[in-house]
Amino acid sequence: MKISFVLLWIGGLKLNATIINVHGEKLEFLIWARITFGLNALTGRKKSKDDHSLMIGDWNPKNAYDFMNYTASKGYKIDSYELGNELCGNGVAARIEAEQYGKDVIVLKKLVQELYPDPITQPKVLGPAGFYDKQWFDTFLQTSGPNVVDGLTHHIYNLGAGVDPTLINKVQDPYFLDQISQTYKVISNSIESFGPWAGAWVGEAGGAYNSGGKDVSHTFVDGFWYLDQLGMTSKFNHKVFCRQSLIGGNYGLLNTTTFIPNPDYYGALLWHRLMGTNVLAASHTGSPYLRVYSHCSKKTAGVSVLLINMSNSTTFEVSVVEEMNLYPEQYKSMKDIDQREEYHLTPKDGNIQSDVLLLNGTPLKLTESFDIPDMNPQLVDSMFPVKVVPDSIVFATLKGFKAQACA
Ligand SMILES: *[C@@H]1O[C@H](CO)[C@@H](O)[C@H](O)[C@H]1NC(C)=O
Ligand SMILES: *[C@@H]1O[C@H](CO)[C@@H](O)[C@H](O)[C@H]1NC(C)=O
Ligand SMILES: *[C@@H]1O[C@H](CO)[C@@H](O)[C@H](O)[C@H]1NC(C)=O
Ligand SMILES: CC(=O)N[C@H]1CO[C@H](CO)[C@@H](O)[C@@H]1O
Repeated sequence: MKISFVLLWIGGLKLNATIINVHGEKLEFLIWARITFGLNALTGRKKSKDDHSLMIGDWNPKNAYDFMNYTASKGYKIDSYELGNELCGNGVAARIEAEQYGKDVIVLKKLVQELYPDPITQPKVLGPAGFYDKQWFDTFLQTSGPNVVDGLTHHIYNLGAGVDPTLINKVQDPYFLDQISQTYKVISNSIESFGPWAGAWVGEAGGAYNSGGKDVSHTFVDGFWYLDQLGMTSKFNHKVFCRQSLIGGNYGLLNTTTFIPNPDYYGALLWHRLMGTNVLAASHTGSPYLRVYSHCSKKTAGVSVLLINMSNSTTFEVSVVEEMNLYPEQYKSMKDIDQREEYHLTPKDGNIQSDVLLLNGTPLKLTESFDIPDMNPQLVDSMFPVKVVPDSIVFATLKGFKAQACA
């Protein structure tokens, strides 16, 4: 057994992570994580004389080249390289014109292709890693051209400032949460028109900015925002959603001091285990405080549904039917198959600002060896509707549900 210390930057926090490698000499920390490196896109540029936030001139890729060459020569598996951070549109501290950025990302793509000639292991190229601006993004895609940008990354902080005392209301307000869907829709349409080779990625999203909200972003109630976002972005054809952050700030998936998973960690894990990549159109006719999403199941036949009840007073009873297949005979035979697997998530003591999540009524706690506990479903007879109590989130897998799109 070999114990090594590695320095990891996670969510802006520097940590001493202990990696124990039981298999031999080589440190294999890249195996359990997908690594994206953000590259400095300001090297070589200078400030414009007329506009001090605008950076002009070509990107100098020398430093990035040396770094990528080193990484490639070590054989490290890198998922992607992203050019710059928050320099698009009006920028945050500085900005670059879309035409210039488009030219620079072509340079990056060429270097990546040269250093990683095998298309199977070739890292993806991402950009521009900033807030969406339709004209800027469209021009960027058109200037960079076919098969250069693999992931069009944009950042989302739709809940506003972390210190906002109304943050807790926003995460439970379906009308508020719906507003951002327009952005996802426009991005998805722009990609279809100007860059069908690229995937839409949320490259960074923490909900509320400036480290998230104290007593909100690391608690149960944040799942109303987070899981809803995963559902919504999937519907608008997004491929990746990067959560700010794994550790750090108020919005860490892991507690900053104890590293114990916060409720959103478990929510993400269930999403990952149950929701497949084929997204179904799901709708219902009830209250807007009930949110529904459905995908083909990830590992089994049938479909998985996510039901989010943001109401603190109403229990919803949900029957799942296929819109295209309402003939009673078929419906009946479909319902006869199997029991349904249900995962009910509620907060400890009914306190939506709790850090402790209950799965089917039992608190999720790390095991004695600090592993993630088993997360077993409750089996329910498919004859009965799914009961979604107030302030709860339910994942359900319906193995016997034969959606044509999942065949
Ligand atoms: C790239 O890396 C290899 C292996 O470390 C090294 O021999 C070579 O000089 C590097 N190329 C450049 C241009 O730095
Ligand atoms: C981390 O856990 C401690 C102890 O349970 C708690 O007081 C604190 O609020 C948590 N912080 C975050 C950011 O999760
Ligand atoms: C339920 O939500 C409403 C509206 O946000 C709020 O006024 C009320 O106090 C809440 N009730 C409980 C029991 O939390
Ligand atoms: C129809 C319904 O369930 N309404 C409730 C939705 O949730 C809000 C906030 O918890 C309540 O105020 C409504 O009464």
